[in-house]
Amino acid sequence: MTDASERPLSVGILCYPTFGGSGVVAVELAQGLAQRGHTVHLFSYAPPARHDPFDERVHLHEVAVSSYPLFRYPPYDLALTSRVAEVAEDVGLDLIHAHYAIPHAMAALAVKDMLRPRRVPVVTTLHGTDITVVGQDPSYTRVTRYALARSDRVTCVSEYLAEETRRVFGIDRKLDIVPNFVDGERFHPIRPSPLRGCFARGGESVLMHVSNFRPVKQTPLVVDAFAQVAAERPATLVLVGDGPDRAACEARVQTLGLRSHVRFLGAQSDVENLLPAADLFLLPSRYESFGLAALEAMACGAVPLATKAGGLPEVIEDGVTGRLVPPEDLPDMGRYALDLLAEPEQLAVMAAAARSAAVTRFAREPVVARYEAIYRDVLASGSRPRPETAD
Ligand code: GMT
Repeated sequence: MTDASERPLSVGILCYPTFGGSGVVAVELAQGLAQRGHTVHLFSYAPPARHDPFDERVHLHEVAVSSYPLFRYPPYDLALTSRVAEVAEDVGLDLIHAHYAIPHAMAALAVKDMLRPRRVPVVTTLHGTDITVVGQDPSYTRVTRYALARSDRVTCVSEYLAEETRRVFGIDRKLDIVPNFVDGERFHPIRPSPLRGCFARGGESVLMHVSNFRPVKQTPLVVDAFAQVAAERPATLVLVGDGPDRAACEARVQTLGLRSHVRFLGAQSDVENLLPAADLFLLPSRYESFGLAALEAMACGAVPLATKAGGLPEVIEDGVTGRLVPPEDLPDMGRYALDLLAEPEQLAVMAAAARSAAVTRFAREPVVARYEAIYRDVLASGSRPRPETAD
């Protein structure tokens, strides 16, 4: 067998295609690995939001799930497993990297078993809700624990998530912390931002929020904070994304008489063009395992105002690269925003510090290299016994 310490690798990446951080990280990692000369096969049930269909170095395999009268719930997991196994055999995948424990890590582990005696290790990256929500649902606890135990390596996007994983599952296996990253060339300040002129024709302050409007994001609090701001100074709120709480936000905006000051843009794939238009980026989530949206805002020079919870303090340095609001103060988030907007020079210093931290502490290349090092280590350790895994 060829030594895997130098040669280009053939990597299978499994991810969700939705507008969520885990899919974004998986696709951008795929692109970064391809740029380093590796071949990447991406598996998902639809083209992921950030996948570039013209990028010939990342091969997308859309997994189709056929329906059959007997299937009340079409078995996507099995279709995925079958497709990954087929490609792994055809192209000789060296390893599989699953983003999100369920069902991706389980599918990857099944493929690993199917391909024996050839060894195709599985690296699993936990992103947050796969542990904090899904993994705690009794229906999924055991499979999540199994996936964590059997993966050759498990990585977490923050210290917070690693601690949560240990706490929730009572496991003591090694968990690598590999933070998320941002492409500082794609996400950067644009001064003057042409879109700012569209959002704030009269020179108003621009506040922005980007999410999938799931309850964990507490998006209605963004509207409340904005109402506090708009009561004291000219301002525009730009809400990007779509999801369960969007209707509640629209109703709140209507009730508060803010319709002409709030723009609902729906899901957008080019947030790098929108974020530079913002002065502040609001993220009042109940928690975030990391908060990739805040990191992307920072890279664009939009100062994040986020909850002091979960992994957000690992991304935002309170008072230096943004502000962290204690959960009990969230109803008064607008006051924090007003304080920041009242000092434009200090806000500019904070925006510059945010950009600088984003592109140094969370630069893309070192993180992609870190994943590559993990792959090579896992491949090299094939013959060594790994006491923490059951394999
Ligand atoms: O937050 C979401 O709704 C999406 C979710 C996902 O799995 O795609 O995001 C999680 O993973 C991101 C990438 O690692 C993190 O930046 C987010 O903080 C995390 N979301 C939560 O923990 C709520």
